[in-house]
This record gives sequence, C-alpha cells and structure tokens, in this order.
Amino acid sequence: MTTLSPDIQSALEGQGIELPSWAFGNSGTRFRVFTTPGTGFRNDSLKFAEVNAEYANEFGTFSPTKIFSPIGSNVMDVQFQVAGQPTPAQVTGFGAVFSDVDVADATKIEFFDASGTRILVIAAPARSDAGGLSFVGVSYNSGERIGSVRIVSGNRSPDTGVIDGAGIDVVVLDDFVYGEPRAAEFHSGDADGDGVADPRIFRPGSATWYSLNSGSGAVSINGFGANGDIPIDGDFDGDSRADLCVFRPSNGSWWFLRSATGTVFVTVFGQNGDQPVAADYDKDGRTDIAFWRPSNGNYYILRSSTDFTSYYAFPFGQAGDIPVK
Ligand SMILES: [Ca+2]
Ligand SMILES: [Ca+2]
Ligand SMILES: [Ca+2]
Ligand SMILES: [Ca+2]
Repeated sequence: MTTLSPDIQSALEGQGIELPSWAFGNSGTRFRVFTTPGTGFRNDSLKFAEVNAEYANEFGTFSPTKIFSPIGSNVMDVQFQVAGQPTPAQVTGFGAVFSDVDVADATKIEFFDASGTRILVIAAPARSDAGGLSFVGVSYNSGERIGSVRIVSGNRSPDTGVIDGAGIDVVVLDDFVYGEPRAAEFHSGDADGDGVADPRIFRPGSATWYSLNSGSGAVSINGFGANGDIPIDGDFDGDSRADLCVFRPSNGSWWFLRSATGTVFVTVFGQNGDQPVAADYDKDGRTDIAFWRPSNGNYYILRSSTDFTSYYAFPFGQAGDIPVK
C-alpha cells in the first residue's frame, strides 16, 4: 500500500487524528483508475491558486505538490487494477486524506463490493484547526473486499467563481492509502493474487511447497501435506490466491490451507486410485473438490457453493481415459 508523506502524517497527528496502522504499510505503488462525472482531474502544485486566487490561503499547511481534485464535479470514483496490468482488482482497505473540510457530513467515502453494492459510507470529520486535514479510511480483516470507492469532496468543486465559506465547502484530496490490489477473480496457478500464474513445486520428501511469486519475484516456502500426497491447484476460499491443497490417495482425504485466514479444511471425498480434477464447476468463483474415477468413468464434484457439504456425480469418459486437469 502507499505511504503518507511524513509532513502529512505529522500534520494529522498534530491535530490528534488517529490513523490506523495499516495506513503506513510498505511503499509499493499500485495503479488506480479514476473517473469523475466532471471534466477531469487536476493534480496541483500551486494550491489551486490559478483556478481561484482565494484558494492559496485555504490549502496552505502541507505539501502542496500532492493536492488533487476532480474538476467540474466534487465526485470521483476509484477502481483498482493489479500493478502494471489491466487486470481488475479489489482491495481490503482504502483511505483518503482531505484538506479543508468545513461542513460536516458533506465530504465522504462510499465503499462498494465487487457487484457494485454499497457496503459502507463514512463521512469525513470537519477540520479541527485552520489548516486542518481530515482522514477517512476502512480496513477489512475478515475477507471482505472493496471493489470500488466513490469519494465526495465537500459540496462544490474548485472553480473560478466558487468561494469557500458560508455553506460552500471546497475540499481537495491530499493523499490516498490502500491495501495491495488483488485480482478480482482467481487465475489458475496464481499464488500471490496478481492475476499471473506462478511456478510452484511440491517436494514430496519434505512435503514442502516452493512458489516463485510473479508479483514480487520472491520465492515463498511452506510446509503442507505429507509424502505421497498429490498437490492440487485451486482457490477454495475465494480470495483470488491459490491455496496449498493436497489429495491424499491412501485415505481419500482432501486438505487445504485457506490463504485468506491460514486455517485448514479437511474432508474425505474419494478413494485410492481416483484422479483429482479440482476446478470451479458450480461457478461461484471458488474451486470445487472433485475427482474422476477410472473404474467407472464418473465425475464426482463436491460443491464449494455449499461449503463442501453436497456433491453430484455424472458419467463422462471410460476406463483408460485420462482426465484433463
Ligand atoms: Ca473547505
Ligand atoms: Ca501470481
Ligand atoms: Ca485462496
Ligand atoms: Ca465452485
């Protein structure tokens, strides 16, 4: 996630505005897509004084090179993409720093899920001193994800005839913070959630997984499973990252480590000799537990959409065939 500049951080702290710890994560720059019903955006280095000389006195207490605002509208929408790629993404947290919030409840951030349903609205507190900043942000920690946000800045956008005051509230944005965008959908073999498959190895002798993550280029190493297990690709918990998963032929058990929570799921489904064919057959965005049985040419699918509590089966293929997986 992005990092607030030190001057903004100290300005906020000087006003007693408490910021969440996630607002100061690493400095990885992630690509955002901005849209506005207005005419465009202005990233201003002169405190918007060329738009209206009056503004030079309004937004004067912090790093002026970072001031940002939609023009022709006080509304902007933010959608997320995987860094450097056009892959649609989601985040678990997002926040913004506003400058010169005078009117309570006018400035706000609306949060939407992936389907476009509004899940939360937070209004920015009015500034507490003359050059005050206000911060609004949310960070989810139970798997919820933010598909987009709408930022409403004050009740008027900066313009030549617009004077801040007497109920007219011009507000500009100083900075954003957000969690690392992850692909909105699972892509096969993608362990780090950037939408690109990662080379992965399962070493049976030590039951160790090695993943060469496409996002960072780093290798992650994890122990999961046992010698004799078959490693399985899939996103069983639906967070767009591959989970560590094995099928254990000796007792027909399936084990996966949910990448979202680090908790283990285990169930028995199948028997020795069955061929695992895990994929998303019920199209709920999560991988289903599934196998093909060579002895009778049947597919057996344990639906993720029922939290792996119901299955169906159907014949397809015959003895001697090789299921594609
Ligand atoms: Ca204002
Ligand atoms: Ca990847
Ligand atoms: Ca996952
Ligand atoms: Ca599924």
